[in-house]
Amino acid sequence: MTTTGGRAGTRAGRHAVAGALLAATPFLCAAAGEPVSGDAHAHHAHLRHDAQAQRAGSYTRSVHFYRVPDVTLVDMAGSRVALASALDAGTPVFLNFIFTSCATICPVMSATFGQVQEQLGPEGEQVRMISISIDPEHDTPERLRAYATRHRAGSRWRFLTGEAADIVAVQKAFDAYRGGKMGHEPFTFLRASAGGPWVRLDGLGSATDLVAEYRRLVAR
Ligand SMILES: [Cu+2]
Repeated sequence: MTTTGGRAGTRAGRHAVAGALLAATPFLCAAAGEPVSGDAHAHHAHLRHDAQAQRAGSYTRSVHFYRVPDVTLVDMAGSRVALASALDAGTPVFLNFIFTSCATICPVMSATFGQVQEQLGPEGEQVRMISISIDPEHDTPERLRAYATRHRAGSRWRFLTGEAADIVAVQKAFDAYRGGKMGHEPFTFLRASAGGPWVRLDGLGSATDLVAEYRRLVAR
């Protein structure tokens, strides 16, 4: 139980990892420090080089420059939002892709964003979070509002939807398009400021992991 079965970034493993993470979470503290064993051994050599990844057991970190497409999306109020300006508002930003009817990884990612808000507390006043629906046909602004309420999203956390083609273009720009919502994978993106690189987390990091990644990013 020390790890959750390796890289969550692999397609075959994504739902298994989501389930394993949920099941394993209460035991992570108790299991910490125990030797890695069982089917996790194949990834042991990789994970032990990165204390962050090993502790989480569930994500890998990389850094990228992405060209954000010039698209206008729609927020929870139904207002049009130029994505580039929403991302470039001059403060640190978290970004992920979700859809409201998902029963696998999106509820986990949204719960994590909610916990990140809480863990950051006053420090989070300068942090924005953006969740873009990858199911725009179903995720109307009204549904996004209900979803935001369900996840106790604060004023700094926006949910966006839009035209299907634009949503695909955005996912492709972040190398996050996997052919449709049923093939989606858990990704979280963080950026310290406009024009800077994006930190990409492939997999399901915990809120504590995301906060640590955020602090590492803004401490530079
Ligand atoms: Cu999902």
